[in-house]
Amino acid sequence: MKSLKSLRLHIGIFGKTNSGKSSLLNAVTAQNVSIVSEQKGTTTDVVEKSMELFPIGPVNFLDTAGLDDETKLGKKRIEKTLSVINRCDVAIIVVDFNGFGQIEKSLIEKFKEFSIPYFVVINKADENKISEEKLNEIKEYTENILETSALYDKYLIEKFNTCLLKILPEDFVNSPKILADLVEPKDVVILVTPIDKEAPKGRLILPQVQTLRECLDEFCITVVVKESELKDAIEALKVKPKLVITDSQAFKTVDELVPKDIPLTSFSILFARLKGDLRAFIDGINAIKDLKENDKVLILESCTHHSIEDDIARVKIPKLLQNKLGFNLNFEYFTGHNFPEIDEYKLIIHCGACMTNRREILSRILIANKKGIAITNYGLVISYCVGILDRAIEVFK
Ligand SMILES: Nc1nc2c(ncn2[C@@H]2O[C@H](COP(=O)(O)OP(=O)(O)O)[C@@H](O)[C@H]2O)c(=O)[nH]1
Ligand SMILES: [Mg+2]
Repeated sequence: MKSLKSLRLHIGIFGKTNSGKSSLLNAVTAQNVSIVSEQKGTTTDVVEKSMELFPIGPVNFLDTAGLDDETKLGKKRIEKTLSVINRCDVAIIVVDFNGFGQIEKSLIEKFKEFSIPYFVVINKADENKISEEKLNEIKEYTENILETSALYDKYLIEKFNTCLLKILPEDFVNSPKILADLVEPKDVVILVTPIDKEAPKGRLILPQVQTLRECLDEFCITVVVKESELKDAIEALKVKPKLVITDSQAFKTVDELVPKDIPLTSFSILFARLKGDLRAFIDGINAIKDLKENDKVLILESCTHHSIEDDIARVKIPKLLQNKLGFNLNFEYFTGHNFPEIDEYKLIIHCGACMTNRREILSRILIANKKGIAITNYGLVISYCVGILDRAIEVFK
């Protein structure tokens, strides 16, 4: 599968030698990618590590040798380290409780020159706390500061991702791709759009139109049918469709009509992925089996809106979920952009977020994760309750 974002986010890690850059990378990736040592200048070359950073997406870390006045092999290393600045989309400066010096300040000058967003990690908090004075000096440059211990902070990954999320370039967070990574030019894609009494008069709903538009942009041969013509459409085709996308409502029928060797998913799953993080939401679904009678479930809506979504949140989802589980749950609702107290909930179900950007959803996922509370969204809950989730997510594996 192609990477969803054409660009894999490049994250440069900078700072003095021994500040803990490599330890930080190892902690964030939960692997021993980079050699850690008390010996200054252990990371002589740039160490690269590609990974999926949850829930942000594909990234490439660039762990640098560190900038120091005193290192013997200084000049070459410094050149190499500085050349990383040309390759990174975002940057991280690692310092310890000794705070900022001239090296960090001149790094920031470089970041500014190249418009690279950055945040500062104050490491080794287990050893010593940074003084108020030194902290304030850093705050003159950025408020995005993470005080941590690469060795002992068990929430390091969530905290790190929260800081990173704040500085992610807009086009990385809000990648407009709905399915571009799943198809190639000339692939046949079938869109199944039921026209029932809920369908708007004289047009298709926005997710369907957006998906169609992207199929055209990706040079796909796109067939749009109602479920009643789907069988004939498949038979009329000379080639096997690459993908079938249906409205969740028609999934059961469509599932039976589409041969098992043709990938099938739904518009709502595609949009759950676009507007959130599919893996996080699937984890949320997996937590449903642990729910108990009368557990509190929070339904989060980004905006106050029209009756259709209202109906989904207040009637459809509670009914489906309680039927599936065979007992009642306590549903509560929250609408708005600030995040409510969530500690008492066992599950959070987020709306489709049509009026929200992905950054907001990702930061909510991070908060929920840090508190160990499962989070998922409307589209996935509905797919799960009607028994279609497994097939609908197969294509993303
Ligand atoms: N106490 C403590 N030591 C750390 C921490 N992070 C790194 N170190 C130690 O600092 C030294 C340098 O770490 P390293 O990651 O190699 O630094 P780098 O040169 O910036 O890559 C090693 O001995 C690490 O074990 C931390 O959070 N707390
Ligand atoms: Mg290192």
